[in-house]
Amino acid sequence: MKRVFIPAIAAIIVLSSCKKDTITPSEYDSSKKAELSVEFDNIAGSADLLLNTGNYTNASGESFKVTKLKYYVSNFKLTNINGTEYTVPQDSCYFLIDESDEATHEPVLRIPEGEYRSVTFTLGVDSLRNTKDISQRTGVLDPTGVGSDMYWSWNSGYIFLKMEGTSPASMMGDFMYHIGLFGGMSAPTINNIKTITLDLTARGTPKIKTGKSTNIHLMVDILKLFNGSTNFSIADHSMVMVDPFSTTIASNYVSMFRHDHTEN
Ligand SMILES: [Cu+2]
Repeated sequence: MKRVFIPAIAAIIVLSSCKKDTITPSEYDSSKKAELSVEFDNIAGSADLLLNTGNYTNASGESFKVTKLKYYVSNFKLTNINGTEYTVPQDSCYFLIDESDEATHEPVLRIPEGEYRSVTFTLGVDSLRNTKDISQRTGVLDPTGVGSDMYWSWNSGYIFLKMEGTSPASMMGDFMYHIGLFGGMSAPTINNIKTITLDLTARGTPKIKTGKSTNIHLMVDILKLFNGSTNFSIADHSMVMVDPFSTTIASNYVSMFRHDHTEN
């Protein structure tokens, strides 16, 4: 009998330690905040994105390499499974994801305890912040610091996404996509600010509770920049910055993001 009994206890212990994510709704205290990290895992189709060395092919059949990839994500909102929406305080909610700097790939948010069904964020920088006094554009938004590589000027504002690389399809041998424009008021421009909402129910809802760390792992597929509602080729558009064609690229790249899994 003992031989049956001991494995049974072991099984119960293993099961209970694996079942950490079974938190009953009453165990959440929404007056307390806990951490949720949001991982931006940049990929190219089914391959991991490797700067400088990885070779990829877009839908136009052009091979290319990526030398730089940076983008702003901001204004995070999370929707609880019972529909309550929580907006992360804006001042602490601007992040610059830089493929070359691993430390930037996983912004950490502090949100009320609970189970969440969706995440919403802005790809880029909202128009209000774009025009705020310089004293309110610090950290990754500091145009004289970390943000200098991602800023045009007062009227044109922040570059939301920057991708650069090389390709034999480009006459110059390289390509450059600097996508921004926020519909500025003093010099009206195109508005490429995009809001992205991702469902979290299909691949595991995050369960936020004090004392545990939770991560939602997003895949960001850079091939979608070329291949989307309008496929375009590097040969035709190797350099796009303050340009009406930027709207095509921005419409494509909204679909770069998908929720892959949650680590509870
Ligand atoms: Cu993961």
